[in-house]
Amino acid sequence: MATTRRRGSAGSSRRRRGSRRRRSGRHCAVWEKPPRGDGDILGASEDPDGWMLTIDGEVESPLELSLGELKTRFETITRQAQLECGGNGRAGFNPSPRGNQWVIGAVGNGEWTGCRLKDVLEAAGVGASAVYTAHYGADPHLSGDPGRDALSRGVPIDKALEEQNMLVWGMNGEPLPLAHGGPLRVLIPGWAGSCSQKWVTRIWLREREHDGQGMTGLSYRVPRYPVEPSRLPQQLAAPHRGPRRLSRR
Ligand SMILES: Nc1nc2c(c(=O)[nH]1)N[C@H]1C(S)=C(S)[C@@H](COP(=O)(O)O)O[C@H]1N2
Ligand SMILES: [Mo]
Repeated sequence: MATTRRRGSAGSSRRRRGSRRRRSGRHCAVWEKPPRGDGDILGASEDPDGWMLTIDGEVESPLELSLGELKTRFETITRQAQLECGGNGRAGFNPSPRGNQWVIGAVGNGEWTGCRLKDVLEAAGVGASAVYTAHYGADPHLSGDPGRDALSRGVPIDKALEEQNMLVWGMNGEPLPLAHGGPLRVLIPGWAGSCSQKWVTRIWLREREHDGQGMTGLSYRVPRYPVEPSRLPQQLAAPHRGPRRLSRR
């Protein structure tokens, strides 16, 4: 329980599959060491409390909060939660899917410290027109190409407002490490790890389902019934809602 570090991780498969990795990209930012200089994620190490988060879109009053303000304005809580990449175990698939070839190591348990996401969204005033969240982080696309959008996922608004979701600045009793999204990340326990935006800078409330990177096409969708590998027509796929179904919409 002491760590969220992965076993059977990217390092060895990366060496084995050098060229393949470039073609497929990695959808899980899980690094022993971030792939770019720490300084590239602006402000991450020098002034963590000055890290800024914007809450905007379908809200009554947009907020610009520093991490320092988050720590003082909202109740601080500490919770244990598991975080699992949606691609955990994908190395076992045949044919092989895109992405980091995880075996069974893309899951971990951490003790997270931060505040409730709900408290912060409610401080901005969730508009009646808000349907979905859209999460943005400070990282560039994994390819490093500034012309491509980095991962940006979101969750339905009623999911976002559940009590257990957090804005996290601490892990296992220490400041949230850069590799895990420090100084500030989202945590949506129970849903695919990709919903838990690292280095979060903006949460945009939208009046429609978010269509950011990783939200469209077949990404994070599961077949409604068993189908032959590689033969998944779009209409057979439903959004993956996590272990429980949404009840209120
Ligand atoms: N900004 C940002 N947040 C991100 C990602 C990313 O690429 N960029 N990857 C997501 C995915 S796919 C996963 S599985 C988790 C992994 O979190 P961890 O590195 O703390 O284990 O972070 C999520 N948050
Ligand atoms: Mo992931």
